Amino acid sequence: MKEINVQEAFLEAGYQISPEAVDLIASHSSPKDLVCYILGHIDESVFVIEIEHIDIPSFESEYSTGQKADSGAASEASSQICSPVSQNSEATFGEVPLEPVISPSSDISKNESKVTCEVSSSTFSPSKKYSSSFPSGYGSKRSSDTGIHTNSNGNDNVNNINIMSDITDMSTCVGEYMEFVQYFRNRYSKLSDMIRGRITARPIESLNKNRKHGSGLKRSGGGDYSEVSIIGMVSEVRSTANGHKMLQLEDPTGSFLVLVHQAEKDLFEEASKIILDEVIGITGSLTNDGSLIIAKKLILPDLPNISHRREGTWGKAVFTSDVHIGSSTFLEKEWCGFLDFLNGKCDNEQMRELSKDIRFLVIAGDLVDGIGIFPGQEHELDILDIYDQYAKAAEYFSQVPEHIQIIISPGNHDAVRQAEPQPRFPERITSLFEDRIIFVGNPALVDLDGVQVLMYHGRSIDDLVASVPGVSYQEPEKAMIEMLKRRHLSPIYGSRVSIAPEKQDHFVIDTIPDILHCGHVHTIGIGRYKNVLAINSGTWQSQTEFQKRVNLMPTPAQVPIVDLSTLRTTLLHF
Ligand code: D5M
Ligand code: FE
Ligand code: ZN
Repeated sequence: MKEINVQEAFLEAGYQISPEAVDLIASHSSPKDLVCYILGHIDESVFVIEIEHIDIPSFESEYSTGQKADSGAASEASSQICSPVSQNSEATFGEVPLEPVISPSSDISKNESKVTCEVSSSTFSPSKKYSSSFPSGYGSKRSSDTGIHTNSNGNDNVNNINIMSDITDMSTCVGEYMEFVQYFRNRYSKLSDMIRGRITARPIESLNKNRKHGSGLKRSGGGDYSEVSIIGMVSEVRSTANGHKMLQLEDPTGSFLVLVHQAEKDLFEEASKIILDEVIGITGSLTNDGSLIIAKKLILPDLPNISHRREGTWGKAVFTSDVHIGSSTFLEKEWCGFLDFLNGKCDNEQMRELSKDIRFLVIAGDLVDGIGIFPGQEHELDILDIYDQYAKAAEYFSQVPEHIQIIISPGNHDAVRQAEPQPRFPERITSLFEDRIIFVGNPALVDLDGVQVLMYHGRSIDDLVASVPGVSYQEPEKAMIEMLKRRHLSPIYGSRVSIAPEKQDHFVIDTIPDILHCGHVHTIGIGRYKNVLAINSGTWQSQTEFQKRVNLMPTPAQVPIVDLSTLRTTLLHF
């Protein structure tokens, strides 16, 4: 077993591992069994596997007896854990009948635009006016039943935060097959409901029955065929020999083929963006033998065209991510300049005024660089111990003024399980920080005094860049707009994102947020889709060795600041 596989096996299971521990396992004669043994015996409170967690004598004695007996609770447990969640199952429904729902259809037209934001080359753009006085709406609060947090000065009229959705303490899955079936049924049910209001879809089973009996779908007068609509999860996308697109859609009653003709230019272009495991609606006509639908219209869950825009609130929120504290490419000087700005310590008067308005600092993952995230990472670290990395982070955040409420969610470099949705940091880490900081999971929907922000680290952007034409690392907001159109944060299953099969699909965008905030790809992107502001908040890490190799050019030390009453965005450079 190679070093990288040892590391990957632990990452998949939700643990980080020190390079010394990787070496120790890799040098053993049965590394694979040793990995399973460790995973089967590790205490749940451990987040980073160190040498002291590897009990080779016990493994060797148990392994030799285990091989003879080939049974026992420990080996059962480890065999379960040794099948990482991302590989346990294919997207599938199992057998559950689906009731067709009949409802009127309507069009969704595209409404996508790039937000204009003021960008200044070194500091703040003087064209924008800022006010440090608070509007009269100050203090009027949305009613909230759970998860209310207020800042530590005890004034509950200031900086109310309501955590509306977060996996923390709610995870139930262990990665069994039936959990995947349930997970995909839940995804299908939620997303198909969004489409059902716009087309009259029938269960796929009814099309297959008609095909068998060769009747039922022909119109009485003439050779034309009825228009049919189905809603399904995309289980296959391929190009035919003639250059058309062939899709396979699956609903809980069966699966069906759909052909998108390349002569239908607009439709074909839409179809070229279809990705595996997303849920779409198709309207089209059946071929003579009833085996195929020729698509005429493609319907995504999408955001409604007219949605009520919430009123907003006073003040500003700062969005950032991918700080990567501990990395040797962490831009400490620029980061400290940012902390100075938050403290109103800067030469530019407008910047000073602006900083007075800031109420929230939102961080969407990769707070630290972590350890054992990729092979050879130890050569790119300034702080080699993960807890020391978090202690350093805590020190930085203690410098943020108390009137700014800080909210932090994890990313793939942080010390929580790698499978998403990720819970908030464990107590051992949160206890390093001041009590006033709010830790949430990934993704999480938080209400910042009436402005709803959906935070998601954004690992799925890697998948979207690879799969959707026109989406690139240089414009991450386009990937985020694709998420909004699909009403799903991580549609493709089984690629970069390891999805834990929770009962509910936490990636479905149920509640339409005011702001979708991601990070991960280390490039700034700001866009708007319908009423939603999409922000990718870049990084505080300069180009890494890996990024050099793949020509990924980060845009570090830039910070989007959003006016919470208008959602206008300003980009600051540090
Ligand atoms: O990810 C930062 C960006 O770099 C993100 O787009 C993934 C990409 N990246 C970084 N390291 C790797 C490796 N080893 N394989 C593939 N892609 C990678 P971050 O989460 O900050 O590392
Ligand atoms: Fe990152
Ligand atoms: Zn990341």
